[in-house]
Amino acid sequence: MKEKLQAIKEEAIAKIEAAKDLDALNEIKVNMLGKKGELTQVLKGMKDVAPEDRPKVGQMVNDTRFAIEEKLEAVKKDIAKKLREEKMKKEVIDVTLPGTMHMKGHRHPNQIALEELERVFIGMGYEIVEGPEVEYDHYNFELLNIPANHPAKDEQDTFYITKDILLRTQTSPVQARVMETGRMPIRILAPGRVFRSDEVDATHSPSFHQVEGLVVDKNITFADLKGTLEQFAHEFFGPETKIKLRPHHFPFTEPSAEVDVSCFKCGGKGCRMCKGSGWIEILGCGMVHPKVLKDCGIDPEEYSGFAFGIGLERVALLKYEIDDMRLLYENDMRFLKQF
Ligand code: 2NM
Repeated sequence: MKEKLQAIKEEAIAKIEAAKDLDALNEIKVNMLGKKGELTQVLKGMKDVAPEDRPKVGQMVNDTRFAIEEKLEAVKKDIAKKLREEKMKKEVIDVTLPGTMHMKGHRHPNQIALEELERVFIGMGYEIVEGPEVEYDHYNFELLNIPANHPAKDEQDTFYITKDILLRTQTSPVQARVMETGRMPIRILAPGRVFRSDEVDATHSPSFHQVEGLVVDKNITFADLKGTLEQFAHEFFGPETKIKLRPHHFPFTEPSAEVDVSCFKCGGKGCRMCKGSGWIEILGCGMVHPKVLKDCGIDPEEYSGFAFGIGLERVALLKYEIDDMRLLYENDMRFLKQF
């Protein structure tokens, strides 16, 4: 019996020392000490041992069990320590490695063009103002001398929410709201999203952006308008840029004009950009109609003003030589990264 226990002990210790991981140790434990383990089998054989020898044999079995358990515990600790050391080694941070680059965002071409426009007009003393995108018919049309029967009010062109509430078709209602406060003088730039029921194509979208300017004070003349637009053209398109005004009609201004700038690509000789004409249409403008001033609570005998409206997408497309407006709305990083 003694030899048998000694053999079990030696076998167990040899196996334990050879064990490579915690799973192997556990397997040895089950095989040696478990319900069907070798040591348990020996205990089951106690019935064949003479009663007077049983305490002694029992003691020997327990000693063997204890020795194996002790060895198991010691090797388990060793393996755990080794595993921990390996883990620490793997997790070491090399602070001398170069960092991983994060992808940077880019300003949208619309945003770049807007900030450039704002810079120019802030330089001339304008204040930036914003207003609601959901407007009353009253501010969007009525106060701007666009009467009930005007074609612009057609449901084909305007998104109505109710009979009196709509998505603004221009940012002039923001300016009507400022005029209505009666605080004089006025020198404001109103940029923002506007909505028109248009089909999407290379130059149209049902939602785009306008930047509208308004100046109201005593003795404001058409010459002030021209000087302002010339300054804008020089700063925005370059100092060599010329402007040309063509008579036009808007309900909210009288007189009204459309403004062309000399082609900043070819300098006016004629190219693909200006379709051979040497000129590029850039904005609409005029002297604020006396009826608009009056309806907004400003005395047209005392005050006069000029206004202009610029399509933001249009100038962004021109400035960055983009030939399709849809590119501005697709948010394709390969496109946006270029600006
Ligand atoms: C344009 C063209 C001409 C305009 C008029 C006004 C207001 F509110 F003063 F009446 N704001 N903007 C205006 C004038 C806008 O866009 C092409």
